[in-house]
Amino acid sequence: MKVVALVGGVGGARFLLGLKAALGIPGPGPDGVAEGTGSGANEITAVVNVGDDIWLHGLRICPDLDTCMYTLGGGIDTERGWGREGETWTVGAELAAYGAEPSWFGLGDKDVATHLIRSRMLRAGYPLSAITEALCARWQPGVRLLPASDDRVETHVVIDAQADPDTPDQSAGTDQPTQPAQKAIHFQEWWVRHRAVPKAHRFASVGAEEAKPAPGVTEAIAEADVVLLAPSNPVVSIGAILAVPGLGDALRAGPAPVIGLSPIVGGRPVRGMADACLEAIGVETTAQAVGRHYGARATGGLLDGWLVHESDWADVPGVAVRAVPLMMTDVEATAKMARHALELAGVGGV
Ligand code: FO1
Repeated sequence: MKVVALVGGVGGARFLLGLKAALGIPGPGPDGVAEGTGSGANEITAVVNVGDDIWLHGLRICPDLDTCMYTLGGGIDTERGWGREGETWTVGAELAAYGAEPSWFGLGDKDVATHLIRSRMLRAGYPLSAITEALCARWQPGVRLLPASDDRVETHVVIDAQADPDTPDQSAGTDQPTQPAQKAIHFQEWWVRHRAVPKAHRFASVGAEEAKPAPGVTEAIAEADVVLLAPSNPVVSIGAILAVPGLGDALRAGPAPVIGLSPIVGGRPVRGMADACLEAIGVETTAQAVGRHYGARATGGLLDGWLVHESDWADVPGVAVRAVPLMMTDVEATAKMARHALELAGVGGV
């Protein structure tokens, strides 16, 4: 079976671990112990969000790709959910000692090695998809990790200028040029530095107009037996992937059923700050509202099926809805979620 999953960072990576187990694909890591008895007939392609990617200190950082790679490769810090296990922070501390900004983004020493290789290969002209494949040769994630695009498509967040400490103080003097009322900052600045507290007026996928899906993405969707939308942030993860022109059309036109898993349980995001993102696009933080936001494939939306948590319900016109346990407490619970998704798609059993 060929499965394509659209994924963001921490939640997406954990979902992939469960999906691997459900399909009997061994892992995690190069020496990983098989969690199932895979026949080798099943393949997973993950289309990973690149909207969070950022240049910092001359390094290209791709948080969602790295989170997936480290998680599936057995190198993740499982408590934080991002970055390397057993990390040290000397490089970051040295940068801070020089006063090199930004200091609000944690760069671990082990993690820096990944960014150094990626940045060096980008400067040498390699596309992100080829670089990701090269990095994965070490981690053996057992899943083909494809960036949604090789092009730079970065999520920026429009906030009130006053909410940003970097905006010059208007009261300081009358000779100050008038500042616009709103400004756009990089997603990471809003998410990590400001903890998504300043109200987001809207999100922009900078560079999306000229971007193309990375090689292999639309082909994988066209050849898939099922496409899954992981329980990732519907706006800045799944939404940012779909901002790449051609990707949504490929899903709508593809032969495979598309099944989504709700990241909202009981009116709250299971993790992260998806509520702040949903508010910005005028979608309620409920499983039903997110299902309706994705919409039915039959009417120009994305979904054939929508899984919500057992304590929730959703009425999404044109979409088959099932309520099942959706808490990714461990790999087995997550594998069960994946099996429910495959069953709803008509390609597997629980
Ligand atoms: N998240 C934080 O909350 N603080 C950090 O300092 C931070 C650093 C970081 C470095 C590398 C990386 O791959 C991820 C990192 N993250 C950090 C996570 C990341 O910013 C976001 O959680 C994701 O982009 C959202 O999916």
